[in-house]
Parts: sequence; C-alpha cells; structure tokens
Amino acid sequence: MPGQTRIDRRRFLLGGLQAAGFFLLAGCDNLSQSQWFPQLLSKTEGLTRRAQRTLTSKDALAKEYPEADLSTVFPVNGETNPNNPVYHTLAQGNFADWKLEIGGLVQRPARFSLTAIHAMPSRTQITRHDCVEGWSAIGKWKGVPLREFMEIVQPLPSAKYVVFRCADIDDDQIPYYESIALEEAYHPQTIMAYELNDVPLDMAHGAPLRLRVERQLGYKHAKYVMRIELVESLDEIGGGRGGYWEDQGYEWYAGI
Ligand SMILES: Nc1nc2c(c(=O)[nH]1)N[C@H]1C(S)=C(S)[C@@H](COP(=O)(O)O)O[C@H]1N2
Ligand SMILES: [Mo]
Repeated sequence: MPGQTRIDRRRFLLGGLQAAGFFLLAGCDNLSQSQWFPQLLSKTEGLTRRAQRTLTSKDALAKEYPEADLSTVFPVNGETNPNNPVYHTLAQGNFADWKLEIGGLVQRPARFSLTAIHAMPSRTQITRHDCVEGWSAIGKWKGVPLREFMEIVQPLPSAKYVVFRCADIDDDQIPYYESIALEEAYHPQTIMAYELNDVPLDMAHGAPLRLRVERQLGYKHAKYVMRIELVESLDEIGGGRGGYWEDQGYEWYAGI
C-alpha cells in the first residue's frame, strides 16, 4: 500500500513535533523534566530516520537479544492494577473464565480462552522495550502471533486497522486502547504475549494477555487486552487518534 505508507509517514513527521509540544506543556507523571526532555528530543530526531527505514522495509525485524542481555528487573509502567471489577473477578479465578473476543470487520468473530491460546502456535522473542518516559528494558516474551488469530477470524477486505480494547479505565473514566495497521498484525514479531521471562504475565505487566509490537514504542504494547476489533477507520474509535496516548498528542506510528 504505497499511498497508505506516504500518508502515515507524513502524519508521523507532523506528530513528532506535536508530541514534543505536548511534553513541554503537559509534563510527565513521574520523571523530572530535566531527566527526560533531552532524551525525548534526541529520540524524536532518531525516530524520523528510523521510521523511514522501518516504513520502507515493512518486514524488517526488530533486534532480538541473547538471554545474557535480559534485564534483571523489567519495570512496570502505566496501569499496574486495572480499576475494573469485571477484570478483578476474572483475575481471582486465575482467568479461567476470561476470553479474548475478536470482532468487528471479520468473517468469523470468535472468543478464545486462555487454555485455547496456550494450545496455539507460539513465538518467543527477546527484545528491548523503549518507553518515552525515558527507560528501556530487555525481556523475553512468549505468545501467539497475531497472524494466527487473523487467520481464524479472517478480516474482511474493508478492515484496515486492529484495535485493542483494554480492561483499565483511568480516573476520568477513559478506557485504555491502542491500534495498529492491519499489515502490522501479520509481522512475525507482533504477538499476543502471555509469558514474560518464562513465567505467566503478572498483573502489573498486563495479565493475562498483552500486545507486543516490537518495532514500536512502549505505549503501543497494550496490556490487559480484552477485545480486539477490526475497523476501517480510527475516526470513530475513542478520541479518534488511534490510542489512549495518541488522543493526548503522541504519534500513532511509534516506530523505533
Ligand atoms: N492497558 C494498558 N496498556 C499499557 C499501559 C497502560 O497504562 N494500560 N501503559 C503503556 C506504557 S506507557 C508502557 S511503557 C508499557 C509498560 O509495560 P510494563 O508495565 O509491562 O513495563 O505498557 C503500555 N501498555
Ligand atoms: Mo511508556
């Protein structure tokens, strides 16, 4: 889709400027400005070059690391304990009654239990997670390639984006959500992960299932995914910019 790529790149380049402005105005929760602002500037410059490379090579793989490089502690960030009674009831039952729903513009909507997901083909990858708040960590993720789910539900020709609906809702009652291009769902490193460093995901890291989309920044990696929806346009979803943070000024294509 060359037309699509051009538009995304233009949007991305503009978005970089907007995001820098957002950081200046809004600041950031936990880190002092002096700590993260210089990093953000250099990151934004680098992003422009790297995004061009990523976008011109749609199958390029994010770097994978040996076990020796694993971070001793993989930090947690953002939500760590979703403020949602339905989620907590499911968590108390060890997610035995939890199901991932996939719907929207698909031929065959489906629901997947955790047991069913564990029985599907899996991929394990050791990658670096980069958060715009100024930290990175290397972790080993195991999960089911999103492609496997797409082959079961069969997106309709009109489907262009994959939206991830999460269990957490912020203090203003805004739910966390994210989206990626349908093309990115077929990338081999785009997985729905259920293990971090050889153990089941804990609640803070997004139990029972989270997205890993390794060529993009941390906020794209939706935790607590409850439902996946295939859509034609992001205009009517959430705040209309494709994600919780995007609605507050972050770029939608968060290429590393
Ligand atoms: N549902 C949900 N997903 C989320 C977030 C969140 O607050 N809620 N935070 C994002 C951000 S900014 C980052 S850096 C990573 C952090 O993942 P971790 O807690 O496993 O380190 O999750 C991302 N996914
Ligand atoms: Mo982040």
